Amino acid sequence: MENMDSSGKIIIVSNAEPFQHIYHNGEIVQEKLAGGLTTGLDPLMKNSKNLWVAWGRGEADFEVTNQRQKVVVPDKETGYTLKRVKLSENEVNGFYYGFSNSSLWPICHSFPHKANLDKNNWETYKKVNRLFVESVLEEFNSGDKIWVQDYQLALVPKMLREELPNAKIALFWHIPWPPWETFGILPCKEELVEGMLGADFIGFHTSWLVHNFLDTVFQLGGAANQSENIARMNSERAVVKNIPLGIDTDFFKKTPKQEEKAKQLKDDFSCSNLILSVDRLDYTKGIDRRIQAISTFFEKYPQYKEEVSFVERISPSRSRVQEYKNMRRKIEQLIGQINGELRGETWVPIRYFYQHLPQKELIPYYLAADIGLLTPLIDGMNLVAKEYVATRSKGMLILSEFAGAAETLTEAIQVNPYNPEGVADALHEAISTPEEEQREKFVKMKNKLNQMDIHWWRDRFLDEWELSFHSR
Ligand code: GDG
Repeated sequence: MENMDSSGKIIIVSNAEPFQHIYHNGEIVQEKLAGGLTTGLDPLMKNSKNLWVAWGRGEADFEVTNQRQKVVVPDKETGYTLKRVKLSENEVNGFYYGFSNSSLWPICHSFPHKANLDKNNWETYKKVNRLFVESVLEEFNSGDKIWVQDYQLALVPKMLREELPNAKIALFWHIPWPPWETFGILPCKEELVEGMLGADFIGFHTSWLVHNFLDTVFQLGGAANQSENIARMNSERAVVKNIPLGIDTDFFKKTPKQEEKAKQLKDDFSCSNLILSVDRLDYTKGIDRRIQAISTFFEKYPQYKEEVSFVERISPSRSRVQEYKNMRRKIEQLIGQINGELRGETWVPIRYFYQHLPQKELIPYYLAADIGLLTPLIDGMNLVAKEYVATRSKGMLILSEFAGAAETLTEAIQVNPYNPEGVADALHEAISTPEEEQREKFVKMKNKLNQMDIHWWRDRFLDEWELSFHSR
């Protein structure tokens, strides 16, 4: 990762760490962690003097760190330094499971009725944000830039600004920003937004999220200039822009081995059309509604029975939370019901996997799938949609109009994920699309993915950040 100038390093600060250390057969092993944010940023850190500060949640994480909680990952040759923040169980409950995932996550994804507004969680969130700040301050040298990531660390920019008035501080927000009447429900709304505005520059994935954020600042009594993308509140001021996160398209170039595995998958699933969905288990991903849409599809278009199969790959997430356990049960019941009612001697309508796969191993699934079906109810971006397109030269992408990726991938068939009839019709349309048209759409989408890839995103972010600092 390049620095903005030769004088300093970049310090990335995020809740999730890119690598964890765990015990395996009595030995300590390093494991790469997947997730939108870490898979996006990790390639940018390779071979650099930059530093990544994150919560160390692996059981052996602090066995391998030095006295300042630092370790080089993934290895000495290609590595960079990861500095881990240690959290107690109480802190994890109040900060991570509590305020971040039970308050901010539902509010930002426009599920206000799911939000827990417990004041204690907010207090712990503030305390833990402070711990991240202290960890950064231990490593900060004049000239360094600090790039904070995501909703778990909203207060870090202002806390840092108070200590380092002249530092360059930026924030990228990976999840949606809701309309004011939803965000306004949070009792700590003003403190949270002011915390973010300690940054010189704030990035979101799409233009509509920038619009929502600037409107929030205005509603809170601040000044928001939608045409100049500037937000001010009390003494804070930030430039706010949309810079959609891209992917490492080279990583998704297929190999002969992956193609072979894809062929084998297609044979195993014995169907003429394979339709793939890949999601982290979360209510925002619209998994249960999608499964209902699959049932509608077979009712409305019975000619596809025995011909079309769906592969649902769900990766476990927040599995300690009761709501996520219930969601899993509901999804499995629905799939069981549909398979029980429709399956033939060898044909199975829905192939279901509840397991995490290393990112490389998703590629054969992308290659095997004639159609990618990504229908989150709302999503900051949805990298899986981009990855599906990047691996292939033809196929069809059916994408929720409420995923950030829809702003870029306009050639996808865009659907309302709440409308099962619409999703069923989109599936019929996708299956019926001639190959030539599929290829044309893929050329256009792949051009955009190559042009706006992960390297573009980093450079664009750093350039805009630099400009925002000069205009202060
Ligand atoms: C959040 C926002 C935003 C690897 N194995 C599996 C798996 N992976 C990788 C995928 C992809 C990433 O994880 C998942 O990224 P998404 O963007 O689809 O979703 P979130 O995890 O919800 O990410 C999202 C993102 O941050 C980045 O800003 O796009 O809106 O919610 O790279 O290759 N993913 C799954 N199963 C695996 O086995 N689902």
